[in-house]
Amino acid sequence: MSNERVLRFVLGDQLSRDISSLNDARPGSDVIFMAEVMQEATSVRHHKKKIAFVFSAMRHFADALRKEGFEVDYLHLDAEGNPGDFGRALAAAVERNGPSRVVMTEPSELRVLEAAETWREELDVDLDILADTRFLASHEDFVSWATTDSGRQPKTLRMEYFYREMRRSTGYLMTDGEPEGGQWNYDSDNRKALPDSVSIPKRPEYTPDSISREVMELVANRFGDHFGDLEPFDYPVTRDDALAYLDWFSAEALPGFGDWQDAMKQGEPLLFHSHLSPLINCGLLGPRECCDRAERAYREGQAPLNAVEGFIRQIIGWREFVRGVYWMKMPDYGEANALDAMRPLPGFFWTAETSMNCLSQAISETRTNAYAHHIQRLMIIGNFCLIAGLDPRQVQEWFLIVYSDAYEWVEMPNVVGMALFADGGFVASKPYAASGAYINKMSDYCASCKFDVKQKGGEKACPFNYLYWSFLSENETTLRKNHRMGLIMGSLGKMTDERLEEVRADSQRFLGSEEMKGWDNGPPG
Ligand code: FAD
Ligand code: DLZ
Ligand code: SF4
Repeated sequence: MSNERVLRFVLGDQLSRDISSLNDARPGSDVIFMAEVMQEATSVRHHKKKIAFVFSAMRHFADALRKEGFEVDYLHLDAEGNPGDFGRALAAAVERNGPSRVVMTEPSELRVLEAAETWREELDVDLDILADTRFLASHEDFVSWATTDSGRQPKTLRMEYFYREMRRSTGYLMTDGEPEGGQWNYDSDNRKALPDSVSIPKRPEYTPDSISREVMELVANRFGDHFGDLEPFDYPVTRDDALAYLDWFSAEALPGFGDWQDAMKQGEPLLFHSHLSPLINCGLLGPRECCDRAERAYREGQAPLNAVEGFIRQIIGWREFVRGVYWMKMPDYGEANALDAMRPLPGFFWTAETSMNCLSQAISETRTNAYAHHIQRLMIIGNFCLIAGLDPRQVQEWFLIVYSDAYEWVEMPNVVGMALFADGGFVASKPYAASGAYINKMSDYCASCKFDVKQKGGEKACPFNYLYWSFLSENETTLRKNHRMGLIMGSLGKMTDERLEEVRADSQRFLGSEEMKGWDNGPPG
């Protein structure tokens, strides 16, 4: 055995014991380096709860490694002489520890990967950047799928076909080479509205320990002017708590995950969703173990097939797919604006002060929890951004700031591709645009709204109603080319000029109103 000393640099979203940079780590000779740095904590003005979660999970991960016998060189944000960025912090760690080489797993975002490539040039020792094998599909796997006949369409990729390949290669919910139950996808069973009689499972809460409390104090002092509520802080931050939470979810919420996946209810931010994304994205849980646990729930009769298939599809399908798209389309993807949307983000995205109840609920829950579930993100907030023509760059920044699971590799394709159709249909086969009728069908928000969801025009009418038609009309030339929009564009074509004029006038009045005023001073606290 060589006595070389390797410095293993672990980032805040790499908190997995089985990560490639730690695979062959040896206690006693290697040293693990982790760093809290201002540059990362302020790369955007992250929600307070996200910073507290990431720092607390990092500190707990470092402690677990120490318990295993590793030497961990951990740089606290407030440590004297903290240089404030990864590059200089790493250079100082190399000088302190005198390793023969440095090893790290590739950063999940291009911004940090590019920086890492410069560290490689600048450091006095070799820096090896290893693949992130926590993802099920490598970059090469994805590109190879996307550029062969099974993936390629003229200008688009379809997640469903990628997902089927992933089912085959992982074997999840496969029996004798066939999909369990005879269908690949049970999504059509997963769009039920939620009746009042269904009771929603109560989540376990994880009381902050001394490490979390210390971090919360740090966040309150240093990032007190960032968006969002720091308290209550009840996220799991250790590996053991994350595993216990996965068990809880699989037994208690997963059974209802399918049926009510698209439902929304006032005052119920989670319903049957897992809230696992912050834990998976920072590495406390692996995507495979989440799918293994869900499949076990199905095999043992704890959860039905439509729920388990839906959950596994989100992880081995959507999550892997968006990561593939990000790396395939960067660096230009963030600038995409196929529909030329230019309107500034309204101030109510930071205050939640809007008379549109659905948006007010989704944004205030986001402010409290650093979380909103997928349908709130896509069909309330994203849908509004789409039909109101909000600037994709500003929308991306907002989504990256406000959610505790937000990292550019996953946020960007969801915002640019799925919600805003800003990539012209590379990710989504048609824009996810909807009028108030959809929101009324899937939620109880409209009952408490000042607007009337049934009215199509005038001051009392639900803004989603006229903005929807105005969006279709403004983008008519582009959207007519999309065959999945044929039916609705046909209805647009049948609208009288007079009705279209009303739609435009209502939209202009609303978009020019005080409520839609932009925020002048950047993301507020
Ligand atoms: P569940 O509904 O319980 O789903 C289970 C898991 O599947 C999630 O934990 C997540 O790991 C995965 N998943 C589900 N949908 C997606 C998806 N579309 N893309 C990637 N993974 C998915 N997800 C993020 O992790 N980070 C983001 O920054 C993010 N931004 C989004 C922005 C917009 C506009 C939209 C429409 C979606 C975004 N998503 C993002 C995807 C999705 O909304 C979240 O993953 C999900 O809401 C997380 O909550 P959950 O863990 O309760 O998910
Ligand atoms: C999200 C985040 C924050 C807020 N701060 C840090 C930090 O100080 N140190 C760190 O290693 N990671 C942090 N992270 C997670 C990183 O943003 C994430 O690891 C990289 O962006 C991946 O590209
Ligand atoms: Fe939202 Fe319109 Fe319903 Fe109000 S009426 S909650 S604005 S969909």
